[in-house]
Amino acid sequence: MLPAIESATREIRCLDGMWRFAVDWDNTGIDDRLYADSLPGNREVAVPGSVNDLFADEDIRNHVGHWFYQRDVRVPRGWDGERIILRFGSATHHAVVFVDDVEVGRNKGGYMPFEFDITDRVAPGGTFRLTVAVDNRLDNTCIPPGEVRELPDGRRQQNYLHDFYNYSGLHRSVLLYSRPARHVTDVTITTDYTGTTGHVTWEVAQSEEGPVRIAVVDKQTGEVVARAGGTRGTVDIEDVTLWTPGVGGLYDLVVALLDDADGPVDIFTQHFGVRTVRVDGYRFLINDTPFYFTGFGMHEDHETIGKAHSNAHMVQDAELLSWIGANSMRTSHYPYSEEFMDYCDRHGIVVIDETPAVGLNWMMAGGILDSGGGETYEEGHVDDDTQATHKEEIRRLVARDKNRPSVVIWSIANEPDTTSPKSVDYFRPLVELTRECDPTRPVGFVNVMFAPYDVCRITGMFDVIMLNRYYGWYVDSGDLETSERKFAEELKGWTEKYRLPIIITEYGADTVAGLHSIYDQPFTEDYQVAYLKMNSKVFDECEAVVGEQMWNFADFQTKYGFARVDGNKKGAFTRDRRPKAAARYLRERWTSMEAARYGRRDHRAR
Ligand code: GCB
Repeated sequence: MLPAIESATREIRCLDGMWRFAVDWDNTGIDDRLYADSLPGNREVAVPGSVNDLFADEDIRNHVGHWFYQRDVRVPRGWDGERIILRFGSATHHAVVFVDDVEVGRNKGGYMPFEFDITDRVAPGGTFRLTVAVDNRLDNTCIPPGEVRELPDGRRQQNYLHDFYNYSGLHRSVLLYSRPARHVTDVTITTDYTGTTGHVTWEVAQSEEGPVRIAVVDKQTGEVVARAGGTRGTVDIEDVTLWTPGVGGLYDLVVALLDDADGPVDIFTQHFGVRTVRVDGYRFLINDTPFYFTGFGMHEDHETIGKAHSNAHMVQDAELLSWIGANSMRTSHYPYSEEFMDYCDRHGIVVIDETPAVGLNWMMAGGILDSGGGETYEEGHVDDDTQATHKEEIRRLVARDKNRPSVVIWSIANEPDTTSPKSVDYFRPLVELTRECDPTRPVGFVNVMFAPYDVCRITGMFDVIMLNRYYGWYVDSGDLETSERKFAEELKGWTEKYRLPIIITEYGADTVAGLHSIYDQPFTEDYQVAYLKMNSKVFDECEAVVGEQMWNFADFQTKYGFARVDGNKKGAFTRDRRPKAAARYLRERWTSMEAARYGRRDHRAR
């Protein structure tokens, strides 16, 4: 899906702010036509924002089902004759949208933008009542999957197999925008270069056939560097500025749909960067230069706003990434906001872009994941319905992010069960689909500790190996000597069997900020540093390791569990972004590491 942009032919009205709010306690609100009038009660909610931490009411926080959002919207007078589109950055996890008394559409999945053409329902200069029923329920038809349990006392409980809190709400901006009847519906840009000449291949789709012209504009200088006509083709850029990790470097592809007299009908601008990504033996090459990933798996997670996007928090997180010497991140465990991805494109932050396929693993019984155990790939757990949604999530993620230079790997799942023979049939079509949607980027998935190289059945289908490993934390807890030996042995096994680049996408230890000990005691800041040092040593000694993304950038909220004290505490930063001792250690390592020089953002000089 294309982003919403402003141009000479497109305008945006942002609908963020305070909305009316009601909890649909019995989940009968749609049948009862709650949307047909002003919502009952006088509660209000912030958009964007998660609902869960806003109200001093535990029943609201724990509600399983619908929340109703509502506001009145005025349509700009000048939009007569234009198509009028209502666009949501995301609604977690599902939404039913009403304009006045009429349902205009539904969306399934919590992390993707969606939009509806409401031209026929509204009048420029007039107002309408916009109501959204947001649903936080997850079942086996969802990605991520979950299960709603009915308790003997009649309460409903949402169970899920992932380690982050099930925040819900309108997490990203809601926009009303206008576009012409004949408009650009899709743009695909792929790039390459020879010597100092960049090659840009474009393809434009439009709602009705007609003449098309494109121009390539250097975003830095504003200069037009190439022009062409037609819905597809390739143009060259002389003296091209490559999109470079740690730096950025963007161009705009300006697409003009023309009428027969050459007048502009629709103007759409898509940014892109000229760069290549390739795997060569153990090496991961960006612009034919070996790239070593430093950084984190992160979460969209902050106090009060939960999983909502906020520009201020985004800038702070990105600045901390730069300060610590991180050149990359993984959007664990779902696609992040378009604003965040745009920022990464502009600033040269390298991204492993992940679908929301987390928790596809019933093998990890009990404990923090609370699955109850059992076979993963069976009816009601991960089945054909789950797979159909998983495919849709891959299609939508690639459609949204395919033009982003920052995205260098598609991660199609986090820690699925890959020990079951059925995992092969589940994943093969997904890998093929991802490659079909985007033949230009390596495809990977993130492997769980219980599926080492001699057990995992699906690694051979992928271009890179991504491993989450917790030696010294979940296994051999507190014993760093044994951990070092076992980890090194395991990496040797992966290296010899697959001869592919390995990125360690998670390694970490829960750490309570301020807790210290002269002994290497788990949960202390001292242990976290010792643990990281042990891991660093193992990475440095393995030639196939091309990256380390520590778990996690910051402490984050999870559901309650006996191993979770107010959330997951593996952050290098606390939830309010104060550095633990680990942050200083990582900074020292990453800002001086020769292997990670390409892509390092010079924090001060920027
Ligand atoms: C993992 C998961 C991540 C958890 C982490 C942990 O392997 O991928 O979502 O938060 O472990 O801290 O247990």
